Amino acid sequence: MKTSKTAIITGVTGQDGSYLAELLLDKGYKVVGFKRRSSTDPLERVEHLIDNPDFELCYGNMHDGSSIWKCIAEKKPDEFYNLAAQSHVHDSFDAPEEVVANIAKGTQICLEAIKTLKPNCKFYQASSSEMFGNSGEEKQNENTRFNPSSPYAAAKVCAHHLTRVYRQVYDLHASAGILFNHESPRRGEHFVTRKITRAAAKIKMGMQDKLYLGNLDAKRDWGFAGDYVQAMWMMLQHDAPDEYVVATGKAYTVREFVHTVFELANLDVKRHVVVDQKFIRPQDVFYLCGDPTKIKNILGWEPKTSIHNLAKMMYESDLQKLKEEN
Ligand code: F7E
Repeated sequence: MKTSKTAIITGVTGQDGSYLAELLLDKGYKVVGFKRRSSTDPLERVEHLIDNPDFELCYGNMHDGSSIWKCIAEKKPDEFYNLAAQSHVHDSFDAPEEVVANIAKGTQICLEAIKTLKPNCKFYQASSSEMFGNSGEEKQNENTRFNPSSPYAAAKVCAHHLTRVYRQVYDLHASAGILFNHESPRRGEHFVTRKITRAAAKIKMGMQDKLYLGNLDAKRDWGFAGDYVQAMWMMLQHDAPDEYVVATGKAYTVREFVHTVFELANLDVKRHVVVDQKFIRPQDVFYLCGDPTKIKNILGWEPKTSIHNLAKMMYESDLQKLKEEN
């Protein structure tokens, strides 16, 4: 059934923002994308939505409270999805102040504005598995202790706790999804999965010879972003606000992901892949694997895409794009 609800999405031009906007438009929502005005921040991922009469952009900045307050006052949203973030963990070591302002302060501004202007608006916070850091636990769940090991992760812990405070103290319907890594053909090119699928496609096309990577032994629980935005929406449809781990429950090394993609491309890993110290982080999270039992039991959410199908989808999309460009 179609809805007449309005949703604001911060970070709408990112991978998750674009998939979520599509999902909500499909359900009949009016979608307002909160976006900073910038000549370098591309609209590429939402270009196909710009002419949709139910989609609009509201310009502002996560550091600028007045622009967030104005957007909420004007649009009176029923749901608010806070996805905006500088999401590169490695880069956050070089620009920690920016990350804290964007993620921690930005979240606090959104929550305070909602509490004051539209307290019945449901709020979703994009929390991250990076908050667990090197936990030492075989699988991380909602009770695992946070142990952030980057400015990005520390800022996400702060935003996560703020969401909890506004839920518990002010009774806001404020939920948080602790999302493990989620990828797609729309993933930024500097994240490791996309870097690998794009390089494999370029090598296949004779446009590149070497792929330089950092820690090949890091293990991640990789899912498909299209599946994960469903989980975000389901959290806000549930009566009680809460916190949920969103993950597949299976972890693979970066090396295994490289092998899967290179096998699909029929390429020799030894010939093309080189470790470069430049891509090794000041402190890495070596192992993340989520336990999605709670979200399965309470909301009935389950991931639908295997790692093999995800790698195939991303590699084939990169190959196709290169063929179209050349
Ligand atoms: O790194 C290793 C790297 O940058 C994954 C973000 O969406 O997910 C993402 O954070 C692993 C790390 O993602 C390269 O050291 C090896 O161990 O793809 P990534 P991430 O840091 O896990 C979480 C859930 C978020 O919330 C974040 O916003 O791969 N790795 N070699 C490399 N990583 C990169 N980027 N580049 C390499 O060359």
